[in-house]
Amino acid sequence: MKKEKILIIGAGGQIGVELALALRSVYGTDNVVASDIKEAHPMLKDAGPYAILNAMDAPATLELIRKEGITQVYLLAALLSATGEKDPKRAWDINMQSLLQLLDMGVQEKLSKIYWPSSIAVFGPTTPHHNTPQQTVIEPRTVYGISKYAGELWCQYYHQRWGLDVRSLRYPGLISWKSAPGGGTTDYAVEIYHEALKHKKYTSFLSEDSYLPMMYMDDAIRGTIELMEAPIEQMKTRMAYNLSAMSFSPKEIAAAIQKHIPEFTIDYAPDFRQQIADGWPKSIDDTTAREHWNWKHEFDLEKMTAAMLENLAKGL
Ligand code: AKB
Repeated sequence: MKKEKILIIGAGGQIGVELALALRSVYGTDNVVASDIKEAHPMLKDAGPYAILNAMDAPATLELIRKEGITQVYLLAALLSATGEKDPKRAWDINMQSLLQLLDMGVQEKLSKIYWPSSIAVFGPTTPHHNTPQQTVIEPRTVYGISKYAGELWCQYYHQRWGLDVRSLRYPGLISWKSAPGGGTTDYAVEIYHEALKHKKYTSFLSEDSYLPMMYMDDAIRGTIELMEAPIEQMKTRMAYNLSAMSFSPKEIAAAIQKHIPEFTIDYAPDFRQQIADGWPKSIDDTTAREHWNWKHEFDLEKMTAAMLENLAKGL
């Protein structure tokens, strides 16, 4: 087992649950403290160290870091794109304050590493939409995207100014069966599997040809841990890395589901999230991550659909 003591802030969310389970298998259960503002997710309940923690509460975070002898922190608490648009100031406060205070604690407490997720939401309508490069025009139009881009710049600044080892990925839409997404524009691609199994039909809040970059959670978790374990010399950018696996539209994911559930039908009722999706890339060029630290995805749409339907069906 590796000698690190890890704190996950926001462990009850879509990424946090699976990341906690994966990190515990690498570093040992007792070496990964999961925390969230709410009670433990069923998969984390009585399954290892757990603390109730508000990501905005700096004194409580510092106390926990000291009490547990934490060496690395994964900060996952955030308001995502769709929820953020409903209360932009709150989204900005939560997403920024939690990061800035942790960066300060990272310097003060000499944390060995911090992980903070970014997103394809940093890109906006003026960015090239196809094979969006690592470095390009970045003019986000959602408060979530603005906070992620500002956060990337802060992470880069703390590295350059104080040598803090902060690492970050620009996640595409993430698709998982263990934990539910919350408040994102890409959430339709998770809901559709649940509805296909339960009701054999789904109404998409994005139009049929809305292509977006997506990734199966297994790839995202493996990529995150590989990034964090990569030797420091390989971290040649301190902005977040583009990360890519697949791109599809609601029509295409429906067709992939119909191969398993032929009677499944989809219709479309685009809402305010359509405008957010229209401003984001349709596909991502992640050559930099592939070259710097050997990132490689494993799941495409077919393989992910088989895994999602098989695993969700077990819970019905
Ligand atoms: C969202 O849709 O807001 C997130 C994201 C792409 O960061 N899933």
